[in-house]
Amino acid sequence: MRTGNNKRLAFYLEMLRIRVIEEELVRYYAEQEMRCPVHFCIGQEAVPVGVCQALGGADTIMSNHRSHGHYLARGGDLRRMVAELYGRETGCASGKGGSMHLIDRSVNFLGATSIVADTIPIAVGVAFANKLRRRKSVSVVFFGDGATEEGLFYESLNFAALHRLPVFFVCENNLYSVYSPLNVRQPASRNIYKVARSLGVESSRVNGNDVEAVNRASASALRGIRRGRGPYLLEAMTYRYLEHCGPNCDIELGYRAKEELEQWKKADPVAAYERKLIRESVISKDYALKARNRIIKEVGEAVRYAKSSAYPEADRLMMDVYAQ
Ligand SMILES: Cc1ncc(C[n+]2csc(CCOP(=O)(O)OP(=O)(O)O)c2C)c(N)n1
Ligand SMILES: [Mg+2]
Repeated sequence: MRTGNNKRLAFYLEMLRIRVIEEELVRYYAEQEMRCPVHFCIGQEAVPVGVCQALGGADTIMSNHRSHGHYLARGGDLRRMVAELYGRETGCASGKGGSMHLIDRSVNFLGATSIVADTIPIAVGVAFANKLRRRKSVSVVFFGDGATEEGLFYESLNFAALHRLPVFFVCENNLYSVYSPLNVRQPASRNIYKVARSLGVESSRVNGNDVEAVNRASASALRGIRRGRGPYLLEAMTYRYLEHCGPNCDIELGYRAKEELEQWKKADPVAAYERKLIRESVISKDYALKARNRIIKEVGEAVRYAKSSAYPEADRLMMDVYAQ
């Protein structure tokens, strides 16, 4: 089925927004006023956008250390995200969490953490609670290929399959865990989405650079989950452009080939989609330029808001650490 132009425009604007926000944050990072570690998702935007555009308002999201795309695609507040990166009390985690601990419950973004794989069982717990309380909500969790090497991944999928829980597992397979490529971590014959099937979880793999394909796959998975078919895992093939953590390109380290990066950039999810929409007269070059400038301005305002906010007081240190 062909995706309508309103939807395509929304996909484009959401991806562009995440891309430009991160490009701007890369620039601001050099000022050294943002002191938390930051894992940028430049190159991976089509996955959070394709998934989140298929969700309903009652569905919840959990994220991981590479959280900005998930938070923004879900509708998280930009000013509060930037203030969090600057460690200010107006931040979405009161300035105490930083980039890896974003949260915005007003849009059902239940949180991100720095511990690889640890939001997977939490999202399964959310789904278990939803089922027990007969709430019509799907629990979505984003994680990387590296997270599938943790015991928590297997235990969580097993429990979700056993109880037919309404969970949507989204694995962003960007081929690397820090500096280690998949081939030194997992047998070549293994496919993550097939591992899910062997644990009793329906699954598929999708081109994570193709926002429409991600959206179609997500919508179909969510339909099944809502009908009570149990959990689903979507493996989206994607690629990060910058270093694992930080604002720089790390190609000189030699753990991945320059040609590989160039190859992925040729199929850039945002630029390729922009070219396609211009070719098909959905948008013009001028429209794209104006949209980009609008976002740059929005980031500038968010940075000003962050910088003019206070740091949290020392007596707030132990607050919000445990649930009441
Ligand atoms: C339990 C645990 N082990 C190791 C780390 C260190 N670490 C942080 S991110 C990361 C890589 C995770 O790779 P992946 O899940 O593929 O996500 P990506 O960074 O590629 O998006 C590692 C090993 C950690 N934070 N938590
Ligand atoms: Mg990875």
